[in-house]
Amino acid sequence: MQTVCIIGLGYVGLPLACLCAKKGYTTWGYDVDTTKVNRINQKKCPFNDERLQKELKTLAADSFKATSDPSIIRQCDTVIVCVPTPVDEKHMPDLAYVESAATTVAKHLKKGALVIVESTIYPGTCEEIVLPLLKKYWTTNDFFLAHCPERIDPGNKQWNVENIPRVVGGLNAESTTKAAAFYRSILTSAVTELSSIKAAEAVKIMENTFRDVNIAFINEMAMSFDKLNIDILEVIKGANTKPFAFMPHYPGTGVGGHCIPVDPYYLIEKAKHSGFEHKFLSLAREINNNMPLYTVTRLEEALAAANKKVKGLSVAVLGLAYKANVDDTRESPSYKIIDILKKRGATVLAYDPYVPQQNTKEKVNDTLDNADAVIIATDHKEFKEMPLERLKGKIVIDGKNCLDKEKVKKMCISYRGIGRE
Ligand code: SAJ
Repeated sequence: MQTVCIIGLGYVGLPLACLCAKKGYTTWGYDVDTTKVNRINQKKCPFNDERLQKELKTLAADSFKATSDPSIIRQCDTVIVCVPTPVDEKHMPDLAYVESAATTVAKHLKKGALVIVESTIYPGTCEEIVLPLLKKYWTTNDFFLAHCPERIDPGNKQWNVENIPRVVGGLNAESTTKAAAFYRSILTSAVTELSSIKAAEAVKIMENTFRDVNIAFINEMAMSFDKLNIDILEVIKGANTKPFAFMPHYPGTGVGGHCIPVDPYYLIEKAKHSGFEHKFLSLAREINNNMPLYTVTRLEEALAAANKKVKGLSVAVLGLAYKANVDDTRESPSYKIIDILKKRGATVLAYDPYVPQQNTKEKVNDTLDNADAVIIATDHKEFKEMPLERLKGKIVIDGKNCLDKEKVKKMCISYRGIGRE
């Protein structure tokens, strides 16, 4: 199994390709985006990831190459699909990338190859969508098929593609065994073999819906505690002294990223077709989707106390990325906050050090100098360490509860967080 092809060179596929090359596989990366392919072949990481940029630069020239020519798949013993699985504006799963990738793989597959899907999909996708596309050209004796859900956590300094434990499940026992052997050849972490491909698909969906409902839970507690004037961070800290059965999550402006706000809809939709309604998962999605509006409501509460309104106000929104210290803005709640502010007649000044091309003003100082109010929407290090003097005289909504509340209030700055005041 010496030659590998990774289909899709994004946040999931590119780190995996570099790892396979580092571990001695002749590795091809296939992507339909020729600009991305050219940049990668010039050893330039197409997105902001310092670790990956270093990896790309240190790879031996002949160990990894990117291409937009699908015929390369014919040379590969192992083909891994790492394409996006988004939802559309109605939160409906969009498997078009998976279907397109599976068709490309089927047309160019090498007989006897191992096909693995890493993209996050609902239970049943491999057998109901991918397999029929492969069987248009092959019989199930001609290839092996498995699912190994991706577990990349962008920006995480501790956990990376090489040391995160993985689970695999195959169409049949031999597919599971082959897929497990492949991952054991590149990972330093444990690889758990499951009884079926569907079980593997269900693992990722479960782990991410688990996170979404826990975030919704703490967001609801925060909204309740705002009415009770209880500081939720203090209560979480207290609850977390319990050495078992409590797992802290933190309230905020909502849930962004390419996983957590998306994956639950894949299960909700699939379950509907199998006759089950996920009321709890749907409610959690509703609560989290409402947090951008709640954040603006916190601003309106603060303004009301000062007999002011959002209309005509200049509001600085600090942070466009969906989480701290990354440049990824996918599904970021910040854009929903900006949209609501604009609809209410505010002038919005956006600033994110990781997304400079979208900044209203080049510098954070200029942004703040022109703002009556400030919403911290992403807890970037720069904002957490910002000199509080810059916020004097402004109304501050700390959407990520990332400032030192006592210090802010000592400076007579109007402050509200999410679940704290
Ligand atoms: N968020 C909260 N409160 C929390 C945790 C997160 O509001 O307590 C928000 C974040 O601000 C962000 C969104 O939720 O907008 C998602 O945050 P995340 O930390 O889950 O970040 P992701 O999307 O990068 O999630 C990845 C996922 N990894 C994979 O899908 C392979 C997820 O499964 C991991 O649990 C997560 O990293 C992690 O634990 O860091």
